[in-house]
Amino acid sequence: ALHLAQAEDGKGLDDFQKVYNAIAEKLRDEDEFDGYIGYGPNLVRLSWHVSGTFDKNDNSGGSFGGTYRFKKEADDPANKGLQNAARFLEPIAKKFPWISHGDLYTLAGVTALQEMQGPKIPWRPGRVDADEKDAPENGRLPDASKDGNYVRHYFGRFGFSDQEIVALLGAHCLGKTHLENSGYEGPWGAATNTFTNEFFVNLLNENWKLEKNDAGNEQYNSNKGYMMLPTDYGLIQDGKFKKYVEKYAKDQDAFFEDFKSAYVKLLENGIDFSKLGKAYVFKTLDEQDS
Ligand code: CCH
Repeated sequence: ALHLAQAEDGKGLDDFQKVYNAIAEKLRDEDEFDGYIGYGPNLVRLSWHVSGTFDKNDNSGGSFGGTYRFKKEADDPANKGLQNAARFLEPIAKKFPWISHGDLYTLAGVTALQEMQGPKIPWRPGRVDADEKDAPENGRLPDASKDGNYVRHYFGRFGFSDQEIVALLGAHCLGKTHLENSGYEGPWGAATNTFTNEFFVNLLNENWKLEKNDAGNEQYNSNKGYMMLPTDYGLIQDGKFKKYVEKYAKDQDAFFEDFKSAYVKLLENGIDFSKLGKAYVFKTLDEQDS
């Protein structure tokens, strides 16, 4: 059965906006992280990895239980590098002890995306901390060395369509790969902490060469210093994916709209929010300043 969302007692939009603001202000203060990329991309990746353990066949994993806080899940080799995001969130969790871990991890991703000029992401509270025994086993996150068909089957586990998969992967406009984390190295584009459709533009327009990196893994490199994972490149090797890559490269608004829906679905997989009211839409720090 689906997990029933239960909102934190007595908490409403204003309370969650305060958590949003605390995360957003810390993002501004600690902008020097990772060569001045800042923590935004790492927080987005955390929100996806805590959700990406979901399995629709038995409704296990996913963002609901906040089980990333247990060593078993945090130590999944696929989660290497996310200790940074976890450490970033520690003082926020202390300041707002009433928020569940699943809500905090997902709200952090929403905050980071909006502060990096991404679309407004409607977000709903109500995830409830689960026990360590409910933490999913390691190995549920995807393998970047594979091709487009692997990606299609991988995301089938969540019930995502080709269009939703392509939209989601546009998040790779953000941040970079780190040899010491994943065995891949380099950014996907120039604007590593602004949310744009650059991933799709670069995928179509750069001159990609398949090369072995210093960890011995093959990745696609361009002469501008950008990279693509084999799974990313799979999106232009497969015609059913490629038509969406072309669409989003031409139309950033369409990308923003489709990304928003797919990302909300990713964060809410396995949860029944029917007892709650409307989703919250948060103001960015900039909007509150003016
Ligand atoms: Fe991703 N991603 N991702 N990814 N990802 C990596 C980094 C980021 C895959 C592999 C990798 C999504 C889907 C996939 C981000 C968001 C999303 C890295 C480098 C690998 C490898 C990690 C490192 O070395 O630090 C694969 C494979 C898939 C699916 O096929 C989805 C979906 C999202 C979000 C919606 C973001 C953001 C980063 C940058 C993190 C950072 O620290 O800069």
